[in-house]
Amino acid sequence: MKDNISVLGIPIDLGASTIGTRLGPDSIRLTGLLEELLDMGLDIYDFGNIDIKNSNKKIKFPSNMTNEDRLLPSLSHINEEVEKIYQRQSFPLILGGDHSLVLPSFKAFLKKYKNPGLIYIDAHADINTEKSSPTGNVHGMPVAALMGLCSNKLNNIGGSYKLNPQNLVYIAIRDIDKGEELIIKEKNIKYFSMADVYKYGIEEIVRKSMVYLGNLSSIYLSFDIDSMDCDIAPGTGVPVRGGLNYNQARLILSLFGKEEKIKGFELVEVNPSLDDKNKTSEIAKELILAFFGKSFI
Ligand code: B3U
Ligand code: MN
Ligand code: MN
Repeated sequence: MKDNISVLGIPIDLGASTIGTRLGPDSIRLTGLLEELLDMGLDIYDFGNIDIKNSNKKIKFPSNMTNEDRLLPSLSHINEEVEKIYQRQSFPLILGGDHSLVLPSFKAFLKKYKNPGLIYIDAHADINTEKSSPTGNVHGMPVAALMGLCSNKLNNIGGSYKLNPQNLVYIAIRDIDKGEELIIKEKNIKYFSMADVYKYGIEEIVRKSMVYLGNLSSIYLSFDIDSMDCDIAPGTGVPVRGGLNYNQARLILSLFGKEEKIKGFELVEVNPSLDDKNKTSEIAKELILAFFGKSFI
């Protein structure tokens, strides 16, 4: 299925602390990603970018959801558009956009595949609720909303389908808020820290993740570019040191890309306005090519 790809750009930054991830999908396209995928002999259908009404202001709401007024309808709209690409028998590739988009994108996946898994590669856990969030930024809340832990107006975007906490694996998390830590412990959520990455190595982390999710037949891969070390991939809104290096990120994606059970992939949080000569988008392109089977040698 990974030789027939449906590409969708989701240029949203309403959920992030800094504006600019709305430029992510186009800056990744500008690197020639789709042409290179075609050169690899893959079939590509480009659905273009979703039309999102972003805002240059960050407006606080009593709900502690920044930009709630525009964000909630945008997330519902994203869910409808992602559902359209699932009607095509193909492999979905989503280019973000801030990580609030995983709420509607994974809801579409939950609707299509009952009881799917989620592999979440990120510096952050994105499992704050409106109550626990220190920032009010919704890109720090989508995982909690997918489990039904936020308010219903967020939880029910894209329907009431829920992610089972036991079907989630975090990789590379290293910047966690207090409330998030409590939820991770209470729900006994599986994670591999950067210390684990160095202890076991990338191959073993991939193997352990697939074994952990072994009884599931469909898995979604959500990759936040800030899982990488911010000195390597600086074009992102909440950069964190001590992340994956270029070779580790490429290897992890090439290995997950070979897994048949992985049936959807998104790469999010590229913010070219914070970048150094579009370097982060170039890295994003190489990571996506690795996922779809580009050889390293
Ligand atoms: N945990 C913080 C920071 C954060 C989460 N996701 C990103 N940043 N990208 C928060 O805002 O919830
Ligand atoms: Mn994230
Ligand atoms: Mn992150």
